[in-house]
Amino acid sequence: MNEVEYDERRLQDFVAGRARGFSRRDLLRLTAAAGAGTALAAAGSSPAAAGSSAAAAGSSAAAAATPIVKPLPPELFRALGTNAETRWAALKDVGYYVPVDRFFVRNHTSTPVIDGASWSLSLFGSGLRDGPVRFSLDDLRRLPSVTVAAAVECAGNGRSYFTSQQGQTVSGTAWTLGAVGVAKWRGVKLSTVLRRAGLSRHAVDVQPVGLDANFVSGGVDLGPVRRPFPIEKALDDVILAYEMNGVPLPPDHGYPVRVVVPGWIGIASIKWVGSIEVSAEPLFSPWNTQFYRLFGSAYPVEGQPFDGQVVKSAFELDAGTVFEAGKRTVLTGRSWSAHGPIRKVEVSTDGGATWKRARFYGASPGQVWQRWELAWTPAAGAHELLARATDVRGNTQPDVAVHNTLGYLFDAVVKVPVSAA
Ligand SMILES: Nc1nc2c(c(=O)[nH]1)N[C@H]1C(S)=C(S)[C@@H](COP(=O)(O)O)O[C@H]1N2
Ligand SMILES: [Mo]
Repeated sequence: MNEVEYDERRLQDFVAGRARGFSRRDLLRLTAAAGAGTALAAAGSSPAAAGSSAAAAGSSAAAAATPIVKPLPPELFRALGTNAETRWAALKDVGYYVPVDRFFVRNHTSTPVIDGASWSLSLFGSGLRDGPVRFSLDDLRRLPSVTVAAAVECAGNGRSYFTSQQGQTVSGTAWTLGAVGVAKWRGVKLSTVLRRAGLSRHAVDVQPVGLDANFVSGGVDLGPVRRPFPIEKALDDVILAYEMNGVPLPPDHGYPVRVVVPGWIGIASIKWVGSIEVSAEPLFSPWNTQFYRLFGSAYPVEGQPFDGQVVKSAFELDAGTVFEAGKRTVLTGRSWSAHGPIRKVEVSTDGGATWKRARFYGASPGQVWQRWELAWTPAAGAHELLARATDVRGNTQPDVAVHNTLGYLFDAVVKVPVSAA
């Protein structure tokens, strides 16, 4: 499944107006708004229609008292409105998987409170032979299960460095590098469920719909959080997860069931899924038209679509860490790429003047990310740490990331100021 081809095909559908839930007029409005760099106008299908698909799932959800249910101690998280990013220092010595107590949370609104016993998933649409077809949580648990290691990473992870490192203006949550986590997900393959639901050979797109509150942006109700992906991906490695790291999916991460779309930007992995539309024609939503497109002078068209993640690296420490001068320490970190395993990681402790190869360690189930370390004896004074990864396909991290107004896909090498005293 070649997602670049898919993105290209859907861009053509979109430009030609061959898209249900998206008109030529919406496109012009969107293009004008993006050009002016203002808040984007509504571009998706009518909220009423979108809302009713979630309601049709028959599951109801109330919002929790706080946007995020789990505790957010400051030594583990940096709170960012309805979201919270993992502090990288909290990943030192925790093993390959990110424990739930420190896994980042990205909520468009609030974590909903859902009763798993009365919840059911509804599959509907022109890409099924009939339908709708419903599955309870028990129904899903009775189907053959799979366990996979996969990352969930926000497309905007690293966004704040566009500003702090490149002096550029971007909009969106000001993540540093903590909007990523790898977990062990257990669930049922989406392909298994689609086949049981009577998948038609005419299906082209699949769109899971969340049960959290409708997302309102600039005063416009955009309906429930939802984003389509192609049937090829749906039949390949997508799962409907009901367990995370061996426990039932926690409320903040999608209880009772979330979609996990390996290698794709986090928004594809819809939490609290209530329904899945299976369509014989291309689907569009605000989450693949007005958000999660690349706008800016490097992208002269009305927004380049994208789905895959890029190569990144992070040290397991906080910026500003003070080391003991003259004492040997071991710098640790992780690197990851959606395009394949990491082949090498180079580390600089002198602002990029010289580089050393980091040593890989630890098992890497699924090779989702690679842990590495490098011994270092810092002299007294200020230092700048850099880590640069290259994956097996030769993708590497540039010195400067290509700017886009919504601040996605920051892949440049991050400069981390530390000191020794
Ligand atoms: N229903 C729903 N699904 C959602 C979201 C949301 O707000 N609502 N946020 C998305 C985004 S933008 C990301 S990055 C991931 C974050 O997953 P996590 O909170 O489990 O880390 O969930 C995705 N799925
Ligand atoms: Mo995200």
